[in-house]
Amino acid sequence: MKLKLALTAAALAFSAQAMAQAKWDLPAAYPASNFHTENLNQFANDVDKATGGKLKITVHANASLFKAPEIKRAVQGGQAQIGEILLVNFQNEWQIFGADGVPFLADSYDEAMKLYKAQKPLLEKKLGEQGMMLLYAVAWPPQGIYSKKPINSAADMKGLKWRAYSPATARIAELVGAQPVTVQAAELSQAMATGVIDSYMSSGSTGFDTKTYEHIKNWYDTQAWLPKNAVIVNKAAFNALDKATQDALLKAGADAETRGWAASKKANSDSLDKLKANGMQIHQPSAQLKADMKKVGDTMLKEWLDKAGPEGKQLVDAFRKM
Ligand code: PCA
Repeated sequence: MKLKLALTAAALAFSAQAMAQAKWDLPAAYPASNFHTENLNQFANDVDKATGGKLKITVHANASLFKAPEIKRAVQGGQAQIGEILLVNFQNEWQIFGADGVPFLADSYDEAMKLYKAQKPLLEKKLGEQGMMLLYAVAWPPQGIYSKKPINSAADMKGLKWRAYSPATARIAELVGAQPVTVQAAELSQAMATGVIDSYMSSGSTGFDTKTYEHIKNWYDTQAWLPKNAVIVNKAAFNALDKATQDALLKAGADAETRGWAASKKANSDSLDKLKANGMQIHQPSAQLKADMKKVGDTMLKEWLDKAGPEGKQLVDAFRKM
């Protein structure tokens, strides 16, 4: 008993000492000028201020520390204490991670927020089982189609060299007969410049970040889905913080979430304006293209529900009741 107490006291002394200052790395996959990354930087500043410099978080933008698909494992394994991931990238691991990538399931900011609320308890549970915490999540702007070639229907998409960023965006290519190539955002400019791809689906925000207008002149505003970035924390790293620091981190995370959704809406309209100013034609999709994409979405929702099982059905039911 005495020994145990002594050890506990030693552990406390050690963690109090370790807590003099903690330095955390935050790998992120998008460029410094992207609204998600700007939000992360402000979050890191807020934490610094609120803790009087006790917790210093360094944001590593543009996949400079870990590539996008590696960030989740890095946080789980403690190589990074905190990180930002694109949830839909992990759909093959667990279908619920891909709920916000199913076309037309939630296709506006209001719907995306509802879907997030329905998804959140499940995400928290899964990440918890994996030794992590969900700190906050923010939606990307609505996804539209970039294409070098003008497109009026899904038939026009046959044979396109299609950049995918997730299992679902690759599946869309298969369903319309395009050729999917998975390219993460950090390599997208290069993939366009070298002609590896001539089309993809994403937000105006990523189109602007990657100077897509230098290679592709058409964007179809399909508003198909709003995938989310999530900021996740290694639980052991969190537990090693003192209570006041933990509270400051949670508060800064909650603030970042609110700020992030507003920034996303603003980035949506700003980026479309900037794309236009750089020669991008912003099109309303034709009735045929809309109907064709809706059909792709229906197929994908069905496939998703089949794979996700009862958990997926509960999620969709909960979302639709909101
Ligand atoms: N931009 C990211 C994911 C969704 C988005 O709008 C990308 O294209 O990689």
